[in-house]
Amino acid sequence: MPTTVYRTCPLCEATCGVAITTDGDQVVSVRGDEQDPFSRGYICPKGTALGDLHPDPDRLRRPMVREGTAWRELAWEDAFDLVARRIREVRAAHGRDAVAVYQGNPTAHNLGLLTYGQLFLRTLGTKNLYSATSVDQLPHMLAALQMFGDQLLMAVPDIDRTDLFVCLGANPLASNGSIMTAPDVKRRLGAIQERGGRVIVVDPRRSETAARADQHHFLRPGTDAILLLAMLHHIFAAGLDRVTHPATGIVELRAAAAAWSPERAAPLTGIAAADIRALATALATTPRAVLYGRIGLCTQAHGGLAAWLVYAVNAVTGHLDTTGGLMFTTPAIDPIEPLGPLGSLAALLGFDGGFARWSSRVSGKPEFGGELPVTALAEELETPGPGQIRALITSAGNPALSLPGGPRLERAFAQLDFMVSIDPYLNETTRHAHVILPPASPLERSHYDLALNAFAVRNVAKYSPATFARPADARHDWEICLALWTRLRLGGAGKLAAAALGTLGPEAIVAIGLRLGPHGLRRGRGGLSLAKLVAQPHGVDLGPLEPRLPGRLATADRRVHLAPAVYLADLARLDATAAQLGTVATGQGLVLIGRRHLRSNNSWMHNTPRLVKGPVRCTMLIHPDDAAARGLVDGAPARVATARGAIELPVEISDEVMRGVVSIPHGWGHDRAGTRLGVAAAVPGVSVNDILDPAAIDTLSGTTALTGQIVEVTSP
Ligand SMILES: Nc1nc2c(c(=O)[nH]1)N[C@H]1C(S)=C(S)[C@@H](COP(=O)(O)OP(=O)(O)OC[C@H]3O[C@@H](n4cnc5c(=O)[nH]c(N)nc54)[C@H](O)[C@@H]3O)O[C@H]1N2
Ligand SMILES: Nc1nc2c(c(=O)[nH]1)N[C@H]1C(S)=C(S)[C@@H](COP(=O)(O)OP(=O)(O)OC[C@H]3O[C@@H](n4cnc5c(=O)[nH]c(N)nc54)[C@H](O)[C@@H]3O)O[C@H]1N2
Ligand code: SF4
Ligand SMILES: [Mo]
Repeated sequence: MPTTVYRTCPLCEATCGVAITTDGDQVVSVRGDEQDPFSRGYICPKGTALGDLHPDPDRLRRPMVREGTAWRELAWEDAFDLVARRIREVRAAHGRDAVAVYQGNPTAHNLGLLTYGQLFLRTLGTKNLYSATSVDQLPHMLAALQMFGDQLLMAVPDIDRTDLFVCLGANPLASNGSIMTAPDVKRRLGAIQERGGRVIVVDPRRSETAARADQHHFLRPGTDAILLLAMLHHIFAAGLDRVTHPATGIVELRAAAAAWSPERAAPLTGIAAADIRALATALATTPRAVLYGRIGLCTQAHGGLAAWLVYAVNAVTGHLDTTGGLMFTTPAIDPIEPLGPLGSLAALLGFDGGFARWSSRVSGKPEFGGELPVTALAEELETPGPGQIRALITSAGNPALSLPGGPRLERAFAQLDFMVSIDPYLNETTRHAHVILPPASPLERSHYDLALNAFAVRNVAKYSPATFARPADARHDWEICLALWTRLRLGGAGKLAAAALGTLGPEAIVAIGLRLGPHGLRRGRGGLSLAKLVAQPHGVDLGPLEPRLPGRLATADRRVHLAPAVYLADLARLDATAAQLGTVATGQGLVLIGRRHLRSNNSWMHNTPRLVKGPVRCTMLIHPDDAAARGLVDGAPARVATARGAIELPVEISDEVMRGVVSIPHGWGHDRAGTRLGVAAAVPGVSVNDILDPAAIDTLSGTTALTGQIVEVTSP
């Protein structure tokens, strides 16, 4: 008998409600849940493919140990014992910092990894803690820390109530939104236009989002900070500034912007001075307006400055913490509000806010939130001496494809004394592991979105029990992490403690978090609890975002810091870039940017026939003039080279990218030997990170500059 259950899709930040119909142990279909109050029936192709991950024959079900190039299955307890022993040995011989950790993106979508996973991985006491954060949202977190006092206080656009949405470096129509949990974002953007508002996109490519916008400006990659300073320049010069919250640094911000007239910015950014003024004026004079910036704006050489300026422009135009502007959420489980005497959930799990309190051993890169930037990983693996990495734990990450300099990292992985990967696939990264510990499938685990509810455009809450019971011989991510944590912490007593703690599970944390959270006990009898959520399978809507300032601020003086010193000190570097940009002769090289596609999910969902069918997606987009100048033919291969090597991939000629810019997606390159990815290996594509320079970083924040690197493009 087919039955239908209602769950949250854990594959991206949109948190769509899905209706999963099963028959016995088979998935019959995955559709959008029309009754989910937040996503209202929307689902993307990846959501449909959720049902394909579960039966995927390549998905590992049992621990695997590698002997040379051969893999053998191992019993769970033996695998845990082996991993704990090897980690202990490396620590005993070389110290705690010799064991490194890399956590990847699916961590954010996994209740078990966000709770027990953090407990295990963040409390190993190693300085060599890495994650995808430093190829992603780190600049936003740094700005939240510097300006609002806590790295998790990233403000989100109140997209459902705004009349002007200015979008820099994001393509929500492909990505489904990021640090803006907004399922069915296409409809939400369309609704802005339907109520007479406007959507303006600033992007080096006429992206899917730009194509539906009211206005699109091509911007030279990497110049967002210059554009934003010029907008501020005009806002102050025209007397349009309106700071509505207690703030410090207005004078310094004005002084910083004074050097960046729209006339100076125009030739650098490629946007006319009149257009910069018009954009700034529109933002400042539209009562309900918001400026939103995301990954294209922050993973670049000046991403730190740009992320700061996004918040600053909103604050200076009266759009911070106001309806239709950039707002703070009131999540049902609040990661940063103290849970009584326990402290905050984030702190309990080892999240440690701070910046540049120490730096990396080899090249002195700054720590952020207890982590080092991934651009330090290769050198920390390769450089001998005390503190050199000798063992690596990867969890839900695929650095071989997702980090610039992937091949160099892979060479270093192959030299490790020990490597263990908590991952369901034998892929480009995990093929180097000595042991792989595969978690149960996403349909076998429960879900509450601890992370993304805190960045949602409405306050919502939903609990999803597991769709299928996990088989007796499978383990959840959290069970794997708990087993290792207790063995490493408690030695012989560890197995008993793991068994005892194992009866609680992440549900206990959700239950406590909900009761002590802002919608729980303090709302009286009607307050939220886990039992209430269980009884509401489609989720509950807790209302629109509410003004939270100044109470929500975590700065010591309870003010918004508009001009933190770290940013002012970095402005000289922007001057230097501007001087250089002025002198680059056109035709020397092309500027590389990335691209996401609705049917991809970084590097790991290409093993699903449903998602990889159709036209080849790993292509290079190039402007017709640039293609003609190089004799490139649509559909034929191009050779794209840097000092680190070359890749060849099909050309797609289109004026949707600006002149001088090429766009290549990441997450491909599935033809490495020794993986077990039958479907992906047949449509491998190439990995753009093979040729990107890991040394290209935003030196302020340590974030990798994925966008804006120069490549040579030729006909092979
Ligand atoms: N050139 C370029 N590079 C980029 C980017 C770019 O735009 N351009 N984007 C960057 C960004 S934003 C990010 S977030 C990173 C992503 O970088 P990563 O997080 O390193 O890579 P993913 O491709 O997300 O790989 C996820 C891994 O987790 C495994 N996995 C999936 N689900 C689970 C689970 O439930 N539990 C466990 N334990 N494992 C699981 C998958 O098998 C896969 O191995 O890539 C970055 N790299
Ligand atoms: N389908 C799908 N969805 C995803 C993912 C995926 O791989 N596939 N990945 C998920 C992850 S990990 C993340 S972090 C989010 C990211 O979500 P988004 O931030 O929306 O990411 P993108 O879709 O890559 O959009 C980035 C845009 O920035 C533009 N850009 C590049 N360089 C510059 C620049 O210098 N300045 C400006 N202004 N724009 C620039 C690019 O052309 C692109 O249109 O998406 C998530 N959602
Ligand atoms: S948009 Fe994201 S959350 Fe929604 S169905 Fe697609 S992958 Fe899942
Ligand atoms: Mo990301």
